[in-house]
Amino acid sequence: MTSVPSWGPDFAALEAVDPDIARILLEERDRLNNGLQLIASENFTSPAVLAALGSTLSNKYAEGYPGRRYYGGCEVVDEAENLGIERAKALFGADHANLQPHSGASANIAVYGAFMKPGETVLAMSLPHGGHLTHGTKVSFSGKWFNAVHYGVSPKTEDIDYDQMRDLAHEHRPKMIICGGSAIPRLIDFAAFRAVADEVGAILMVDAAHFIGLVAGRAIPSPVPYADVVTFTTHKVLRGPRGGMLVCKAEHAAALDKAVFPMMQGGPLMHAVAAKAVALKEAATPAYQTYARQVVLNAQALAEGLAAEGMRPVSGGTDTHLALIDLQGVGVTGADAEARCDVARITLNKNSIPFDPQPPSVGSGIRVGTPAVTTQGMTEPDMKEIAGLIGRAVRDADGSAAADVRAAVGVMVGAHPAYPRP
Ligand code: DSN
Repeated sequence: MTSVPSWGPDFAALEAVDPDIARILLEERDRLNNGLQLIASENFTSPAVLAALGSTLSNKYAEGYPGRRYYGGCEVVDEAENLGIERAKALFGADHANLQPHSGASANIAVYGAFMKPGETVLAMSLPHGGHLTHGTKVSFSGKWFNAVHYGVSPKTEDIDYDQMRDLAHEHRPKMIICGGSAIPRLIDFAAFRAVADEVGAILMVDAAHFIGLVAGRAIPSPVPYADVVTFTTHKVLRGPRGGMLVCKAEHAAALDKAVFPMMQGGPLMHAVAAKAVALKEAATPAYQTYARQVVLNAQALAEGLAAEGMRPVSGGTDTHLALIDLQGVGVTGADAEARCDVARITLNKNSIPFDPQPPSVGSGIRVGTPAVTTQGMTEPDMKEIAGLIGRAVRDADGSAAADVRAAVGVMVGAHPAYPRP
């Protein structure tokens, strides 16, 4: 098939029915094309993934699993889900895969549902030290319904304090230990977590949302051999559709499948499941592995460049796709830095740093990530240039440099468009 089928994505039809939303779609495409996207959890999906997302598979109710559905007419979508499951198992060397979680949070909810009863104890990384909302914070179901105990980073190394984690595990005997999070620049020692989980008889869950795309590309070590279950999102480094997924050991497959459906979710989003299958196929290619390695090289170059601008990378650098940058040395808050970069069309987010004196709504740092700019084809020299532009934008209290920085950003992204222009 060489042309867009009449029943498929049809922008002219959208423009005719809803010019307001059509305009918004174009404006968002232009925003992506005209700026630098450095949010560590974002990326640019491929046209193939977008085509699956915009397909008639969105119409189908398919509660259940392939061959075991509660609706007729599932024989076609069954094929898509089976392909995705097999691709996930092969890519990650996993016994079992479930592609139905609507998001990373949904995948995590399912894991709690499979292994824990309300009131039981979970041990996880604290959010201000790099963890995640669903890892037992008070505002989330995980902190409201479970007894959460948190480890953090060592003040000396700013890397995970493995001694503290082990001590807390022995003191509190958690039902489940979680590692992973949203702002961890360093590799995680999965073997150390496995050893502690075995010592106290806990389930080990790895929340690999941020770095699973690097694992898929063989750029960093895999948690799969160590974890009982690995949850992740599919839209970060992995570059698939917005959504969640999990892989697990065979002995937990039935419990986790039941926890995803019917315990926590109803009908799966079959267009998203198909798009996840597409992303998994793309991630199994040599070209994807080259991209994954470049994501890390770019993050390291960006962290070094920012350090040269007087902005300190927490833990001294990064092994992954993201760097957490302490701005206290330049006397600018994370919130101000985010706002100043926004004006310059550099999109990044304020972030708490470990032991942060500021509240989370302000933060003393920023988090920067390189998946999107790497997908655009940028390399280390570009990262040095971006670091210089961030340095100028962050220090630009009166806005006098914004136009110049915006112009320089425009030249960079003009050479590396995120999406083809009309
Ligand atoms: N909100 C995601 C992130 O930006 O890291 C995590 O859920």
